[in-house]
Amino acid sequence: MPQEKTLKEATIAPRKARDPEEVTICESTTQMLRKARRDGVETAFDRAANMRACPIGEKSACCKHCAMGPCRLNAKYPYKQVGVCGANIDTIMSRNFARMVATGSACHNDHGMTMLNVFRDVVNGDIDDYDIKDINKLEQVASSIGIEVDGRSPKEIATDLYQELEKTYTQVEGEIPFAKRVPEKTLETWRKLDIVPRGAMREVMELMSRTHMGCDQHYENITKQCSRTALADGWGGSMVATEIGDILFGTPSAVSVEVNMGVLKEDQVNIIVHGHEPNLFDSMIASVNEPTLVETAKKAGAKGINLVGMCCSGLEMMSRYGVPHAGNFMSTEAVLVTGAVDAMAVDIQCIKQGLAKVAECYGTHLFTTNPRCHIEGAQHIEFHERDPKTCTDEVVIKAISRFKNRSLPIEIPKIVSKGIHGFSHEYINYMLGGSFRASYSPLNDNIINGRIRGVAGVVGCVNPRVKQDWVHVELVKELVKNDVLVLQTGCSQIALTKAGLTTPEAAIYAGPGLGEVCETVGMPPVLGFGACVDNSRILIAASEMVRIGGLGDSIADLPVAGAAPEWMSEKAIAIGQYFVASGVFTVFGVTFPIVEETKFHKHLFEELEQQGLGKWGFSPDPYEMAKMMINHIDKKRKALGIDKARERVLMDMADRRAVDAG
Ligand code: XCC
Repeated sequence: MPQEKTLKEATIAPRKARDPEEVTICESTTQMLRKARRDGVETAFDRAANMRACPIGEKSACCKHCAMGPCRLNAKYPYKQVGVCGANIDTIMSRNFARMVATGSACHNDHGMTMLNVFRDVVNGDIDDYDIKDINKLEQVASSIGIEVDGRSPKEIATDLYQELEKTYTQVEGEIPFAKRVPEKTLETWRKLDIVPRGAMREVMELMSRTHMGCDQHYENITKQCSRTALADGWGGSMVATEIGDILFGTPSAVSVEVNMGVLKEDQVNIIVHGHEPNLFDSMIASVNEPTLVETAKKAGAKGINLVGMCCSGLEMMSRYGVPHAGNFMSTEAVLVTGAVDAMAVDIQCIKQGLAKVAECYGTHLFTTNPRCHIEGAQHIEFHERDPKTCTDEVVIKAISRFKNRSLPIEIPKIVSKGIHGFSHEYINYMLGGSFRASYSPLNDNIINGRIRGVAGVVGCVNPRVKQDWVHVELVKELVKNDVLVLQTGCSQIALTKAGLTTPEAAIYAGPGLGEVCETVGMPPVLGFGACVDNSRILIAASEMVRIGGLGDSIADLPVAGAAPEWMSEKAIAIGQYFVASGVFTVFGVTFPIVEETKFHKHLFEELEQQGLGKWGFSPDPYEMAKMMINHIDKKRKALGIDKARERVLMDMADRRAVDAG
């Protein structure tokens, strides 16, 4: 049996091993980590246990921007030394931070630009496999940036929209198109600070250039360009990715979805799509429904072909089409340990290189499909949007042949959580106001009357440095218990789905005010918005809350807060910075790549707020994090004059047991 031979050859016995229950609260992942241990297969959890984070790098106290160094400062005595060129700790940390923002913003912009290229090719008739699915959305996006829609054909509108949105990336002067959606007072603040993005390419390039040795050496000035580059992500590339995704593939609306590894089927050909761009996924849906391929699968003895998603493109497709989702970033290796995955096709971002080895151990086909992401040891079948099925059909054929030759035992955790997803900005409008009075007014009213205390965005990654999903789940439970409505994206949304908080029945977790609203509307206390680029939906929702009125004139006035409690990627830092620059208090967990009690730290954590923006916060502890966010929400309520005497409800152990039992 060739696969068994591979299993032995390809594995490395983990050195320091941690108990699976210590590293994750995801039961499926726990079960698979146990099996991986038995099979002698290593995962990122094992590597994290054996790789101590570099203490100097963790605090960003090193500089490797030139060959006079690399220079390492002592994070305990940050002002005792400077680098060879004289760069002090604030310059070094702000430059490192800036490069994280630049990379994160580049990622989302690169993704958004691909979406826009596909849109252009669809409009010009160069791509037939996709179409404009949502004409309403097309018109609405176009008119939001001043394009005339009345009496014009979809093609005319779409052509103008393409030309306008291209500026998001390529414009060298002026303001990006979606700056028109920013609440006036927020935009005024940005103009005063000179941080309105021009075009993403220009901003990323300038940030990279300014962080070169001997260029920008004032942390305050570097921070300004960080904000501008990050805003070019949130209000630029990410927003384009979301809006064009909706136009091409449909705007999400509430849909019931199954999540967790139990969505794999032992008697079917299982294919996972993992990554970030919806194009590959959309074509894969077409391929798995191709009658000839379904027939081939049946001839191979399968009951059918089972397509499931993971990570962000999975979130997009579950929100749009209800495609099942197998888990978040820290479960991508574990899911292969089931032995049931016949093929995993990946595109870009958050694809662990370690997947190649685990896939090899279980004889799973791992396919890279994107020209900008190859992995040594994976098979590359390039995906071309102009001819998408050549790639996706091939993936399906290879998956079927693996199914036919399965020889290793299969173990699928029998765990599935159902939840309601697909809460786009448009759907929330409809949900709250109905078709005739679609509006955010009921949300604002309920915030003003105090039933809903405020709104929190809890988003972002999972990270093996903390217990997978635990910080997300504890934080969100604490927030909803205190009547804070939670909006979610990314791996966090999957964590809360597995914990059962994305169903209307989860209203029992909510405080009395939020619980009442949830029961009246029939909505969960936790609303899933989709992938990480869909954080732009949260920006739109916040702008709409400002526009409806009664909650201040800028995003910074709103009783809202954000968090990425288990972040790990540079994209998360870019997202954090654009939320902060948009006016939101944003708390990160795990670790923060800055030395405390330095000028740069004070700048991000205090001074930005004094400039009319938001500010950063940090705590690894979910309860402390909740407290910080709730205090901030209460502070904003007070400033708006809508504070009533309300006690913060703290869950004691008895409460928690009651909730868990519920
Ligand atoms: Fe990646 Fe987007 Fe983070 Fe998850 S949340 S680990 S960035 S997949 Ni987007």
